[in-house]
Amino acid sequence: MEIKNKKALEWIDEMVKLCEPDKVVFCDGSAEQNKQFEDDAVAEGSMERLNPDLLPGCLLHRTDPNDVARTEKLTFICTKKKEDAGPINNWMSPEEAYAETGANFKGSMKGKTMYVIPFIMGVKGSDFAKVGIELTDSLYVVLNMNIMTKMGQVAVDQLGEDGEFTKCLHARGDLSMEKRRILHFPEDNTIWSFASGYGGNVLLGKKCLALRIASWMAKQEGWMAEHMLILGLTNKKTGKKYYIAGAFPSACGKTNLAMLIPPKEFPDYEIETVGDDIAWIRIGDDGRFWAVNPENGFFGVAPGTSMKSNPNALLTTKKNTIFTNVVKTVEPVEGNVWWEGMKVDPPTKGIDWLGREWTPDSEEKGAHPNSRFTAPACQCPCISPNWEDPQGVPLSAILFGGRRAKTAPLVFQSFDWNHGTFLGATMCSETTAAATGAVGVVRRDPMAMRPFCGYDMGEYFGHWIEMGAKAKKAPKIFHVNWFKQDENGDFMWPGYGDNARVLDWIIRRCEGEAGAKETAIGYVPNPEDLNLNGLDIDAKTLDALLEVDKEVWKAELPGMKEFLGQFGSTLPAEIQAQLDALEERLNK
Ligand code: SAT
Ligand code: MN
Repeated sequence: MEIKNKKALEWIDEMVKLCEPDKVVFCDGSAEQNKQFEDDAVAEGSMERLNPDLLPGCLLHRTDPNDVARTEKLTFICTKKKEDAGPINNWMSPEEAYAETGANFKGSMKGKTMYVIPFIMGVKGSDFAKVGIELTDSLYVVLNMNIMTKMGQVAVDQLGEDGEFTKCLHARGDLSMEKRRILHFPEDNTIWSFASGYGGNVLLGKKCLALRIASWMAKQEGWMAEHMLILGLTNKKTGKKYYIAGAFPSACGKTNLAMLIPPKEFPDYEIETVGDDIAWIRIGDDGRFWAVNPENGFFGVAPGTSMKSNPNALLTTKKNTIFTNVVKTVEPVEGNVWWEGMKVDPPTKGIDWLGREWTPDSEEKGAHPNSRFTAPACQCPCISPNWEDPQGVPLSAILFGGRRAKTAPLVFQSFDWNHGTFLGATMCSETTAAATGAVGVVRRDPMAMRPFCGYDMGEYFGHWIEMGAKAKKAPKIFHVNWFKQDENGDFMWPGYGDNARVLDWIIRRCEGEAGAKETAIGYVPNPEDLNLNGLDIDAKTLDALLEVDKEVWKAELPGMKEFLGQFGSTLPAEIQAQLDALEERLNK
């Protein structure tokens, strides 16, 4: 493999001088070379092979105990002007960031190998595609990037002699929190990640490029980079196909929704998966929104994934998959994987995510709550035949959702695009194990992009408003909440496959076929508007699920005002108008 891009070669040279590796290896993406990387990773002890009869081609990795999730506090947007990063991103000046972390990169690869990973986010030849080159000293990164991106020769071909690319530099360093930095320089199309070995911090094509840097590019270039799953639904009676994108915070069930199997009592739809985490969206010549999934694999949360909750995800991971921080079984079978919520008998003896002997009697969990699988998307039994279409797929609807124990009903529709943008902008969710920090705290997470927006979120809301105005047939926007709880803290809605019933209402709303009642917050289905065939749910629970309590929503207003108030002059007037209109409707 030969890189002919002069800028790329110069930059690699410069970074080699900075990091001083003993050796530089170019990753060509070939099966032979990847096999060699696996063997090397096993030999150095960073990976273990799993039982080849049960999980062919699968590997296990354990991260450092202090390095198990994204570290938002140590993630920075480094723009020349602080205002460009906005009030809710961490900001550092590029000079300071380059100087401080540059000193840490200096000589950090002495005695080690630097791997050069050219990669494409998106499909080769597509207008949507973006090229990156990641330099790393971690074989874990190499092997994961090989699953999550199109890596090697194809990317070099796409890059050509003078193509643009995102410069991504990563070193494990000492893995200390003191030195850990995830730095984004959107003005330089550059990402630096130091002192972590965990997924979202180090697979730089994913959150760093495909969301933070891409959202910045998208704003300049007139498209959107969103933290969204994309699914397709075929109505089996009419044969019509629809696509829906959905923004939910990390570990709120995007992968489960993207791969959902409708219950057998409600067989009206067939679901296919286009993507489970990221959507790049453009307006097509026909005025619709067209979305692609720029990733090549799934980096999914393992705990809770079972043949009951998400058989398609579990089946995707049966070969060529990397498992991170799960339990490795020892007895009665050696070399299988297990995690909490897998709904199969735990091993009588296993090794936990910390590398300690584990049995079902152990007090602590065997798998880390944010343990993950990295699996090729093409192995998913319900992968969409259009998942690699260079044009993307046309969206009928966009969903926003989070974990909300109270307040938000099961589903409601926005009055129009700007109101939908407002729903996204004021979205709330309880925090999860996908990022370090307390779990279960309600926070505002606009469009599920709070940790991933590469610029001022006020401007980002403005970009949404503009995109809606530009599109002749923008998708309809809905808000969903699968997580509403009763007085006893039990979930009221069964979720999983039964979410197809909500998607059905959404599709019928898009077609102008389903009923709804107009409320202060939007259009909410009447119980009879939902298809609940064969679902055992009592009227009282259903009413509670669909209830809009004005007093409860009024109590939300101060939090919304405070949150949106932070953006000052960049908050679009349209969003302020939506807030005022909501207040007025609630006080009517
Ligand atoms: O660790 S990742 O950021 O890649 C996964 C997630 O939190 O969504
Ligand atoms: Mn995510």
